[in-house]
Amino acid sequence: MQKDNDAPAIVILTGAGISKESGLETFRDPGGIWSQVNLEDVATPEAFARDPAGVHDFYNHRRRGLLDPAIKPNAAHFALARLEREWKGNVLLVTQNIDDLHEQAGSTQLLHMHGELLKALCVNCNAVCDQREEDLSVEMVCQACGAPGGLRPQVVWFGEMPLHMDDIEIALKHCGLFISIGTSGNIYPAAGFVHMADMAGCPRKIELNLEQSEGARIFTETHYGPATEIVPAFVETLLDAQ
Ligand code: BJW
Repeated sequence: MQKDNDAPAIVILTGAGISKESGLETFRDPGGIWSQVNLEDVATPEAFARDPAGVHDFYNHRRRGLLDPAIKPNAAHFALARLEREWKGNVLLVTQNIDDLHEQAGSTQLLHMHGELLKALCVNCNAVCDQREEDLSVEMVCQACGAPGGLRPQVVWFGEMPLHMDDIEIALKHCGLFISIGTSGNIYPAAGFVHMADMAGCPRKIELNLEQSEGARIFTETHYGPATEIVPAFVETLLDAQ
């Protein structure tokens, strides 16, 4: 659909909380992923250099979990896809999540700033390939360059540069509405996006979350509750008012 450049552009940031009601765990909630494993053992380049098989095990387990047919997009994912289709202006969805539930729900203007679990990255040739069918292993051969031993999950670990930062910063500078959904606001640079939007003059900054995030004070409007309830309701109100 042709978009109206006079309508406010929307940037949406999502985090693990939006996928919680689809059956995927968050990181920092009680019982979340970082209470089960030590992040220094699985989510840093140093951990992968030290113990590649152990890091592969962690992500192979999560990849199999994501591919379980019971894991499906929920009402919040579908509401954001509807917002992209029906909002008169541009909508950019920036997700910290490595799952593919936004795509499955129909979102197309989507950037995965922390990478994608269903992809592998070859450190030898930088090719990014689909990784759905098989577990990753230390011995596996890259389909692009044929070299063994260079494949890793295409995810952004601590200390690594998140993806698409140039595009995200441009969108934040020009948005008229910033919406943060299901993120605790602990991890930078994503946690700083609301400040970037604010500094660029974005008048409306909205938090939709189960509870107040770290940076809640800077939002101009907040709604707290489960994403499957508050996101569809908010999208409905936004579309009715345009
Ligand atoms: C619901 C709900 C429901 C629940 N409905 N809501 C000081 C020292 C050392 C490092 C740093 C430092 N200061 C900053 C840094 C950098 C570091 C960082 O931020 N560290 C912090 C610990 C301080 N960041 C980095 O290293 C990043 N890279 C970087 O900064 O590069 C340099 C750079 C410089 C300048 C510009 C740009 C770059 C990389 C960070 C990579 C993060 N990677 C992970 C793992 C990805 C792969 C994987 O999944 O395994 O990404 S960590 C993990 O946290 C994952 C998530 O995407 C990310 C954010 O978590 P999220 O989504 O917020 O989840 P939770 O669990 O924290 O929160 C869930 C929320 O949902 C809660 O609020 C709930 O209430 C809510 N919720 N159920 C609605 N039903």
